[in-house]
Amino acid sequence: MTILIPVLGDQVSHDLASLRDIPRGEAVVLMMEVVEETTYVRHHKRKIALIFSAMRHFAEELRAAGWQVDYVRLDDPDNTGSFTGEVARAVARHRPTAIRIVESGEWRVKTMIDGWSKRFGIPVEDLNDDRFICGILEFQTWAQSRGDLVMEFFYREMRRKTGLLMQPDGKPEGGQWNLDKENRAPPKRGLNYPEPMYFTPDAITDEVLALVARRFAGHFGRLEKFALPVTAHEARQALTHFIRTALPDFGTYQDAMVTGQDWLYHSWLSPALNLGLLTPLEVAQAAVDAYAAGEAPLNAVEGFVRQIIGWREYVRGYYWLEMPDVATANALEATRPLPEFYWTGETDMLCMAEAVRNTRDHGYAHHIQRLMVLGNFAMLAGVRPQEVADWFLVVYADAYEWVELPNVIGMSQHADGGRMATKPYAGGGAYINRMSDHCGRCRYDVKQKTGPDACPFNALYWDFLARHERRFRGNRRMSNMYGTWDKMQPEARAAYRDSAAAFLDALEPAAQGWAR
Ligand code: FAD
Ligand code: DLZ
Ligand code: SF4
Repeated sequence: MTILIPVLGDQVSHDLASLRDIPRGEAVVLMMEVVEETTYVRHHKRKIALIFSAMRHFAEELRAAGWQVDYVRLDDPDNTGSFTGEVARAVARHRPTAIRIVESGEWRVKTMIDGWSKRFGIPVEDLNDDRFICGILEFQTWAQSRGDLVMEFFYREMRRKTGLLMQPDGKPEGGQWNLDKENRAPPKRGLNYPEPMYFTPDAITDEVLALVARRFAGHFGRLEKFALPVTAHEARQALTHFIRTALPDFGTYQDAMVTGQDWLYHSWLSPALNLGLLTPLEVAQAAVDAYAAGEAPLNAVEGFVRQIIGWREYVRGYYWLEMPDVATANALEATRPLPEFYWTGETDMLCMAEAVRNTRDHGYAHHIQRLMVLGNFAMLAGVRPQEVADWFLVVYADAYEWVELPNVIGMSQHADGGRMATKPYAGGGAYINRMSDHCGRCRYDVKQKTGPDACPFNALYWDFLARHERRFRGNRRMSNMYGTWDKMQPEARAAYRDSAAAFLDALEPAAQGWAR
């Protein structure tokens, strides 16, 4: 009896459900580097290198632990290029009596797996991915019980479920569930930003880097100075380093942006977490342990834990609840093509140029760059949400559809019509100026409202509110903004709209072929 266990690229976890409770002699683990996964969108070079390197290291570790591993490399001459094609070849090689797999992170791949039993004539056991704290059905039950999808309430459920930052009497540690009021300070002069931990590529990673440079030369992004953790051991070192050097200031400066500072106090753990090199529970627990030891304050630890057991679990639940319709949602009827500068970084808007540079160099930008710069601009400009989603899926080393799509469609583009966020995350130049040091160095003037030298975010912001007045005027959380709009002279309103139109008309659309 042989069980075939396909392990996908974002499932490189030793405690994976499919590897549990099965005698090693009765199983063949199948790992597949396939061209379809690298090009269904044309992923950032660094992301492909990260995934292949982590997969190859994981295969070695499994072999050392006594597993039989059938590893298909990208350049194997008979490689069919797809998961289904490779499983078909493996079925012919090993004649398994069953396939056992952990549910995939993407709808697209799930539909492939759903067809395998019929196609191969053997049972397929599709196991829950219990690396997540909240199961897919559990989230659906929670959503049905409430009717709305307010993250804060979901987060409290997860605090209760995990016991993280909970007092014995069932109350939250410190008496409050959410300490955001203490967070989100603008950056100050003289702050010391810690360097993240860099990992020198070993022979396996070097071989992968050469392969990616050769095969994916036309893809977006840089490969140079690759330094990401590629094993669970390295990822734990990165976690310890973050807790020690950055966590204490994580909360306070969570929304800050500083020119030339690519990480600030962020953890840069998402690539490792989303591959499965770390589990969300161990990451959150490490932060709570630091709090218990007096090494990090509650505002930082609560804020960090909320991102992991709140937002991360929530977006995953949202994805499976709302798919497949959410993938094509376009509630604001946005039709503009993505501007070319999302790929080239060639724009005079310093905040955008910095965010694209960061993204190109590292496959990384921190949350506020993604939300309030890159995402905000696309929403204000009325870019088609599916083009925005493709861009985000391509460019980030941590991007898999289950996490990227809700963040783009729901959180940043408001394309789901407010199912996730009751108010669009829209902001003008004043917000970016408050939270960053970019504006003082930018060719545009953040204080000017309209005209060729004014910060484009200013006119775009008001133009967005005017365009969507029917939808948003009745929104209680936006009444102040419409109050301000109403008080403006008609000439001032017209100047904003003309300025926005002139700017948008001059935007160069992205060339075809960057994303797909
Ligand atoms: P930190 O700031 O150190 O936060 C710690 C961890 O919290 C992250 O590693 C991540 O696992 C989790 N987290 C925080 N916010 C979120 C969130 N909104 N959704 C899910 N997890 C969260 N995150 C991804 O992992 N993959 C994506 O493809 C992705 N796309 C995004 C697209 C947009 C438009 C936006 C606004 C956000 C997106 N995020 C995505 C969420 C967030 O920006 C990243 O998780 C974060 O920037 C990763 O960097 P970090 O590890 O330094 O995070
Ligand atoms: C993203 C990605 C890439 C680029 N390449 C592979 C691959 O060659 N083999 C593989 O198993 N997984 C890869 N992945 C990750 C998959 O796309 C991911 O596992 C599925 O989308 C499910 O989340
Ligand atoms: Fe960005 Fe406007 Fe500030 Fe320039 S002035 S950095 S475009 S917010």
